[in-house]
Amino acid sequence: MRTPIIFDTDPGVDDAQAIALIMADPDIEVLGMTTTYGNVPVETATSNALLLAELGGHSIPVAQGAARPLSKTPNPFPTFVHGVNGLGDIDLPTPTTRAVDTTAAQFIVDETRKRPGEITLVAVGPLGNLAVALQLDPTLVDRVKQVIVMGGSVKQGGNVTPLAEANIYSDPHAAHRVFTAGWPLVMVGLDVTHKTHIDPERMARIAKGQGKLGEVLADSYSFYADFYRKALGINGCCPHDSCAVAWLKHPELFKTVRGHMSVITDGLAQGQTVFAPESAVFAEDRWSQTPLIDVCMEVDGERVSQWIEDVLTSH
Ligand SMILES: [Ca+2]
Repeated sequence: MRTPIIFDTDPGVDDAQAIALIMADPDIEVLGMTTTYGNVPVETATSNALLLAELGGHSIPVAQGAARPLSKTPNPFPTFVHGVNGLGDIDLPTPTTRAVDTTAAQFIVDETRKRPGEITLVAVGPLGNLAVALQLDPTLVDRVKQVIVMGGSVKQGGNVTPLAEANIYSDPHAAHRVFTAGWPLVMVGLDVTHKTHIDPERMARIAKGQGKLGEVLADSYSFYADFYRKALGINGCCPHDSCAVAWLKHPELFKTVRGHMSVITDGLAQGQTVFAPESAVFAEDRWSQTPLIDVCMEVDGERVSQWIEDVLTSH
């Protein structure tokens, strides 16, 4: 049986590659994409999701969701990382398809009612849609097979503040709800995505394998790579969102630690993810009150990158 997923996304250059992956992998059944603001405004995210599906030759329902954080003042959009249009400011055709009428959160609730216990939520943007879905229907926690979140950081520090990773910083209140909801959740954060690189040679091979969609992936990658050269001094990009898909298919390439996650929602450390491993003993037990989750701490980055290339050059 194929693995049914709902992909929650804010495309985004690295989202685009992850979307190509979920469409290309024959073992993944994409029930829908739900969109959120994050790298771009939500209308742009929706348009990009529709367009990427179209270029990949797939018909995938897209449900639009969160336009802003649950309670904090929105951050400026990271145009210097992803461009104003989210895909490196390359020229893009207008999608010919439209989003469904259902909201993202309702879509998640409805689909999981149809197939209880089967669906994995792969969330690679700010977590507002999942938080609202939990609010609409708290029994959702019992119907989802698992939740894979790209976001957060334990030992790597942040990428938008010294402490906070972008998706969590964009909506820390939503992240807190999602991490403490008590469902099977794995966090795929900077501790592993920063150890995974797609270099230009690999990207060129991927572009060749993906036709029309490959052109968009490669051209937007060039813009994104400029940022990585300046920010991290690497020749290539971190495929953050693709790492979440890699975990879905190849968890054996990662090492996870089980524990409790607290999200700092306010103040100077806003967006920081504070991890208390299950095995650790602290002077106070307030860090260990929340449900347990799994956190990716180590990865075989080379093999993850090779897997991404293999899927995108053979399907
Ligand atoms: Ca993303």
